[in-house]
Amino acid sequence: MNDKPQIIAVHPKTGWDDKKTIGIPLGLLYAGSLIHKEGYKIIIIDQRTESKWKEILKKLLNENSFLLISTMTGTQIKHSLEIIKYAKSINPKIKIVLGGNHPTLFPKQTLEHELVDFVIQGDGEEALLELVKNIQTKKDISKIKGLGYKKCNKIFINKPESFEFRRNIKIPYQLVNMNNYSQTYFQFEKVLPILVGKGCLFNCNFCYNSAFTKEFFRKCSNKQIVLKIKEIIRFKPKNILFIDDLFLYSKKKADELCDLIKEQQIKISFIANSRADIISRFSIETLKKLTSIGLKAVYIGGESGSQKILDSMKKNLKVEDIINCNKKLKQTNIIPIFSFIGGFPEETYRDLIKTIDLMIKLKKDNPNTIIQTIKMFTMFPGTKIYNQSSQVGFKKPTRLEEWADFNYQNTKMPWFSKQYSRKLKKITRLTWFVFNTNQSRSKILNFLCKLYKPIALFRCKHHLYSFMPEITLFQILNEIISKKINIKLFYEV
Ligand code: B12
Ligand code: SF4
Repeated sequence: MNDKPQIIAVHPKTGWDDKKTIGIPLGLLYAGSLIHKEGYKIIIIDQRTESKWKEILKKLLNENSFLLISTMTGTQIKHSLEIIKYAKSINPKIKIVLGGNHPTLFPKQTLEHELVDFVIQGDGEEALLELVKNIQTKKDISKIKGLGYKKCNKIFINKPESFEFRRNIKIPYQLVNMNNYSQTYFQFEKVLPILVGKGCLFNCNFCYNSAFTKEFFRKCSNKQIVLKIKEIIRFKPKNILFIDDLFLYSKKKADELCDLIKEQQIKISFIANSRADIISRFSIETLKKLTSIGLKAVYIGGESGSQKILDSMKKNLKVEDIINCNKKLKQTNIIPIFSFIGGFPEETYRDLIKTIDLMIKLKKDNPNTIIQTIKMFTMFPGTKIYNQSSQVGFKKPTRLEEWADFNYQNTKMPWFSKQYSRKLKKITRLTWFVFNTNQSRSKILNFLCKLYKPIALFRCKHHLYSFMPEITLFQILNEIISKKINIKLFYEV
């Protein structure tokens, strides 16, 4: 057998990176778990926390190296390309392997980039191990499931194995410096994420699940969840964040989890996600039980205050469910966190107004509720609506470089007039001032926001959006300050 190859994995910046937002690079830890278990040395570099990533790469890379990169769609691709170009400039023989959401959705297009050697679709832990082993031993790689590769200037994409979520995987946390990760999630500090399932039971047409997890729903058992909690509490987080697509989905499972955690006397504080209809159906008793084991907040996609839009999103949700869920959570001291989308293709100004009215109502009904700024609808690939997007005039990016500029902050909405798009963006920015949770990185801006909040609320309550010079001013201020400290102050605007 040849020498074991050098395996280096880099987690690229996302465009949203500062101390408060950086979470552990779970994708690479999962992807690298099997090769690590098999005794291969794998070094993880986090471009978000390691300013000297270039120097480190230069020292480590040799022609026997694999460079693994994890990327979702958008700005992270821009940083992935920066890393790839740098690595190839050190040694063109380095083998570049891309995995994660974007390469899974576009294996061929990703491989069409001249510097990308391999893509691995889906979870890929086994495919990655086989690739590394087979290249090391000069064996055939053409049968590896989920692998995309190039041969004689041709691209080959192997079908991935049926989607799996390896519930028993031991995450090699020791490969990263866990002290570097002290994320804040709204008001919750020192948050560490865990994943105890993949996929969802629903089929919203704007969600990646239909393509990425192929509508599959695989969950850890409660016993496995407890084991994962035990693993993560070694790092003493103040809060645990369950990052599953859908965490709370069954009353029975939630009840049993509560009993198990109580029985084992585990003390945690955690944040989970769910849906408004599901929470509305949970009994107060179950919700109180969840509070007693440490549930502090539930993240819920409210999406829209217009039933017409919820229906066209195939959200399978009633506006009343959102209102009821908010009231129910109020009785249990669990903080609801609602997110909303603006600019869905069939949305009209009247629909948008319904969303703003609902946001105001939710806050009025439950002052503890956290309402996120309206996020602009973005034609994310892998969603059902993306597949029909040309019908509404959306021009799909065709190359990896084009995806690097794809971002919901500069999303294009050809289904609206330019004038209405501009107005819509301004209105969504205005909601930031009404509902912001002091997430700006600047004390001055936070202070100005506080001063401006009553005016913004007045505007939203009475829907006075025709002339908003102060929003343009805030935007300019945001640009100036963000250039100075090299980070956007408001991610949501
Ligand atoms: C944490 C998180 C973030 C973090 C950063 C995550 C990161 N990758 O750097 C932050 C908060 C910064 C973030 C931001 C955004 N995010 Co986000 N985020 C997530 C979240 C909740 C968890 C990601 C995670 O750690 N998963 C756990 C790991 C284990 O899963 P994984 O990454 O898929 O990795 C597995 C496989 O993909 C594979 N794999 C991964 N990497 C590699 C590498 C190699 C070499 C191999 C072989 C395999 C491999 O192996 C893993 C094995 O299980 C996911 C939802 C989810 N539940 O996954 C959304 C998600 C990734 N985010 C998404 C989006 C849209 C965004 C935002 C646009 C904002 C938004 N609206 O949410 C921004 C983008 C920022 C920008 N500037 O454009 C989408 C991505 C869709 C897409 N097409 O890429 C997701 C899927 C959410 C969704 N439901 O739509 N996000
Ligand atoms: S948006 Fe939420 S509920 Fe809908 S399919 Fe995606 S994860 Fe499931």
